[in-house]
Amino acid sequence: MRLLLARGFSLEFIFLVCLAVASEGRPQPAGAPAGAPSGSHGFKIPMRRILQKHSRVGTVLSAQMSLMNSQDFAYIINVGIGNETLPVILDTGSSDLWVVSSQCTTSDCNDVPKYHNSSGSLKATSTPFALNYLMGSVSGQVGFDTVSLGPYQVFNQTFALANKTEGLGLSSTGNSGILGLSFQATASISASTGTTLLENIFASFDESDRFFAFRLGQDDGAASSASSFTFGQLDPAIATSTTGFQYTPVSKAGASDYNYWKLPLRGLSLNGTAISLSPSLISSAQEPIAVLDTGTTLILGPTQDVDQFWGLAGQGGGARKNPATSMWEVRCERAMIVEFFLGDEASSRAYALHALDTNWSEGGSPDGWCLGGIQGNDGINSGDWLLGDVFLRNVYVTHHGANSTHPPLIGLLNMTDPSKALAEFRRERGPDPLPPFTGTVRVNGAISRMAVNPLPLYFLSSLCGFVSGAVLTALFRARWGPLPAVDRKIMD
Ligand SMILES: *[C@@H]1O[C@H](CO)[C@@H](O)[C@H](O)[C@H]1NC(C)=O
Ligand SMILES: *[C@@H]1O[C@H](CO)[C@@H](O)[C@H](O)[C@H]1NC(C)=O
Ligand SMILES: *[C@@H]1O[C@H](CO)[C@@H](O)[C@H](O)[C@H]1NC(C)=O
Ligand SMILES: *[C@@H]1O[C@H](CO)[C@@H](O)[C@H](O)[C@H]1NC(C)=O
Ligand SMILES: *[C@@H]1O[C@H](CO)[C@@H](O)[C@H](O)[C@H]1NC(C)=O
Ligand SMILES: *[C@@H]1O[C@H](CO)[C@@H](O)[C@H](O)[C@H]1NC(C)=O
Ligand SMILES: *[C@@H]1O[C@H](CO)[C@@H](O)[C@H](O)[C@H]1NC(C)=O
Ligand SMILES: CC(=O)N[C@H]1CO[C@H](CO)[C@@H](O)[C@@H]1O
Repeated sequence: MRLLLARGFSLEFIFLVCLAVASEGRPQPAGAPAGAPSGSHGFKIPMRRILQKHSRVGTVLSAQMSLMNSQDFAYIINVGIGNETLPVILDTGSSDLWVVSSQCTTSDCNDVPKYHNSSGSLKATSTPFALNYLMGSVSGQVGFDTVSLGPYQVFNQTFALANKTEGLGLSSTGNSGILGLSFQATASISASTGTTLLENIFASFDESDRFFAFRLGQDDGAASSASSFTFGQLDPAIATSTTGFQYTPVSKAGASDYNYWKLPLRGLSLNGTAISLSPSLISSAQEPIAVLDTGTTLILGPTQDVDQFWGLAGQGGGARKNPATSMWEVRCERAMIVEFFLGDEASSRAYALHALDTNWSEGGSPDGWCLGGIQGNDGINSGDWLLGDVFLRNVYVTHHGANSTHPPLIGLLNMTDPSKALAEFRRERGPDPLPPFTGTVRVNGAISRMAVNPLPLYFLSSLCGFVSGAVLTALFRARWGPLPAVDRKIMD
């Protein structure tokens, strides 16, 4: 076991626990760490992709059941707390670690593993913890215990014990909580109570190894080889060196400190034609800001831009906006190459989406309509675009914490070859019967995005699952209160 020290932890206790586990030795990371010296303590953690069915979506969308009753997916790993093992969803769009405790008796948390303090090492506090989601809530109190992630143990790690969850449908995914991997500034548990698991692990790493890497695969279940989550090393099955990665400093736009894994979005194209992007609503941002978020399923952007995108993609009847849900639907055989241009001036390059990711047919679409993988939403106040799993499945991403020489960085490696993807799409969906779109792109003047229709947000949250609900709540705070002036620029 590798032993780590959470801030504020007493040395005497460390010594005792070190003695207790010294005989176990240190597990070797799977595979040789790439781009890291030997002796580096990087590791790989098994991650699985779980499909979840949101039955409650159907109750809201009676008329669109066949389309909307689609399956979401979540990426889950096991964490150790005390001597118990609990499955949690990995979420780069939030920063707290929470799990349901044995005191959780609400029906919502039935049938998932609960934390019992069976090792007797839990120290609870009276500090309350509460997070409100669009579709539910979690509450409880803050506690301290030994938390293990892969071969690492962090003693006296702060986390939240949920004694009540509502509306989250934990049993549909089977997860006991969420592990947030965003910045300390975003955490509900304040740094003065205790720093995040991510900060604590990073603090113990060599400066050059302070990163974690994600590859989100399309396969389901534990046997999925395509998904990968590593700390302090690249997964040699995906990339053996940093060649090809583009590194961009994390954007601080609109915030006083780093809050989310966000970076400039410099363009969006459809079959090689640029879609004009609305100016950023984030104060001090020169171009639109995109937030990378494993906890959100779809890609969300300003309604004006997304409408323009589907207006072109759907020429000839290939796309429609469902009036009941305000969500875009696309003919399942509509082929397209969509590219996102991400990064600052020096690092910017194109990342193609697999054509199968721009349409959503999971869960079936008997009438030939798929759900668009890109949807409009105007309520985001931490970024202009939210790039969820639909985007992230097309890249290998490294998330680097700050060190003495660099600010936090995002590394991106393109994994989707657009022409191969198109060929695969055609094999799966058949030829595109509609002609390619024609005409030049209409460039809209900047319009106000302040008027948010509550309907799409609600549908999105039910569709994207509760994790996105968590993120959406954080990113869409504006919906619930007066817009913080500092976060918004008003366009006219
Ligand atoms: C655990 O951390 C908290 C907050 O940092 C601190 O108050 C407490 O004394 C620590 N407990 C131990 C056993 O070190
Ligand atoms: C945890 O440790 C306690 C005390 O040593 C033991 O009774 C219990 O069975 C252990 N639980 C697990 C899940 O290993
Ligand atoms: C955890 O268990 C130990 C041993 O039974 C006990 O001393 C401690 O108070 C428990 N912690 C909480 C918060 O219940
Ligand atoms: C849950 O935790 C909160 C905050 O600590 C506390 O007020 C409440 O009594 C607890 N409820 C149960 C059922 O333990
Ligand atoms: C800081 O991190 C960056 C990015 O991972 C790395 O290139 C650099 O070498 C690190 N600095 C030090 C002093 O290790
Ligand atoms: C990623 O981009 C590079 C440079 O454009 C290209 O050579 C490489 O083939 C791309 N990788 C994939 C998987 O398409
Ligand atoms: C995009 O290009 C492909 C390949 O040429 C074509 O089949 C498809 O219809 C085009 N899609 C649109 C939306 O124009
Ligand atoms: C985002 C998404 O779900 N895309 C789907 C498009 O359709 C194929 C099947 O034809 C699915 O495998 C993709 O997941």
